[in-house]
Amino acid sequence: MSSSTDQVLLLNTLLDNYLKVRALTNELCEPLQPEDFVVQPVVDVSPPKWHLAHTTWFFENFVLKPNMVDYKVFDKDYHFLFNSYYETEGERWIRSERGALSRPWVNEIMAYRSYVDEHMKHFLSAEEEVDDEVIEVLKIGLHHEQQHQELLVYDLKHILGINPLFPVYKSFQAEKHQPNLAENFLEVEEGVYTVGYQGNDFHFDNEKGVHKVFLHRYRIQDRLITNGEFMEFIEAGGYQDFNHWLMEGFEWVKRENIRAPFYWLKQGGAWKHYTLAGLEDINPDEPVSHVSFYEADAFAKWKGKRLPTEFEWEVACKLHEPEIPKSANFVDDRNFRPMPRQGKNTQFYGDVWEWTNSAYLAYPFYEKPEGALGEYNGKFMINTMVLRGGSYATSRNHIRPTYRNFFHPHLRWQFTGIRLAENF
Ligand code: AVJ
Ligand code: FE
Repeated sequence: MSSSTDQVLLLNTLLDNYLKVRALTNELCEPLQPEDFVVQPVVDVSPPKWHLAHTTWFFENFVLKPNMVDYKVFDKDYHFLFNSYYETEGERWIRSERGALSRPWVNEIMAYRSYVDEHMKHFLSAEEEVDDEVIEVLKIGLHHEQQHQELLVYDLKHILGINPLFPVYKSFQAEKHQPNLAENFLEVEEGVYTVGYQGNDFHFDNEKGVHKVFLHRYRIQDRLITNGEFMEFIEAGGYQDFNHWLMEGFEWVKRENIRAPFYWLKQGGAWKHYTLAGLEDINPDEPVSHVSFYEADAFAKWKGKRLPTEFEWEVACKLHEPEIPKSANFVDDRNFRPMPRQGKNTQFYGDVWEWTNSAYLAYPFYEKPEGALGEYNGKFMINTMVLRGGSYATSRNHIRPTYRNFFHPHLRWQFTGIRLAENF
């Protein structure tokens, strides 16, 4: 009796979360017009239309199809079009050609979203019991859509930002606050620390596998590196001096003719950058964004410091800022940009993801989930680096101190920045 009322409450909460997450995806697309939904400027970027459909396919394919009695798929061809990378789920349309498809139309994909939403509402309000395993998959679906909301913002910034018209996604009214750019380093004592996810709430497989690590004492910066600080690196000839660079990074700099973070350009002798509010003068107080791992690492070396490991980051975050502060800048705040550090905000959360010096690898005791979802995180544990802390496109209820994001070291269309560490 009481367990069934608990279940009704749980399903109500889940439905409420589901509707909120789905609504944010739609809201993020409000400033777009049909043409914006189709473009794929590079292979890493997916057309917004594809994100809208793929996240919907995830609920249809993993929640409704196997569990809802008499569920009929919206369109049998969508499985092939909107399966991203799950070998378990069979053949799929090639990633690099996602932008070549004018059909299905945006309005058909919006109808697909509504269709799946209606069925999810019924599924979660039916009298029948929903198993715990299905609830787990549904939660993955919600966090999955939040990850895609973030990718959607990176992607639409790329789509708009390579356009010479530099279109505005959302204008921004700068609030004048005095930034606090004092340079401070937090000290952490040598010791054996426990890392990895320990609670009972949602978490991904890649952060489970609680284990111990030994850390020598270290210092870690209490804020992010700013545009102004990064500009000094540029002006000091940092991109030209091989001494700061990993060989792979320096080859990349030469091959791609890299001279500044992505979206930066020089106009009349001054650096500007494309932001989601259009082309702007660079605010030196804002955290630097759109740097690759190579640039983050070279900058750290130029400063005579280094990037923290993912464990140094996690331990410092848990010690100094275990709770997410109100001042952290997430997508919930709708700033659509990193914000200058204010007061004592350590910026461990929000603003920009922070490159760590840790390769993305399985933790000891890592367990690959069964079935298609075993492909979710584990198979990417090669040649990528871990990033921590979330960005201004992350949802507040999505991030944790143990959360591990990962990207290839040369990528920089994501919202990625720098925090330094040092030995002492
Ligand atoms: C965690 C952001 C690297 O981009 O593939 C989306 C997120 N996983 N769908 C990615 C993800 C499955 C993932 N990243
Ligand atoms: Fe996905």
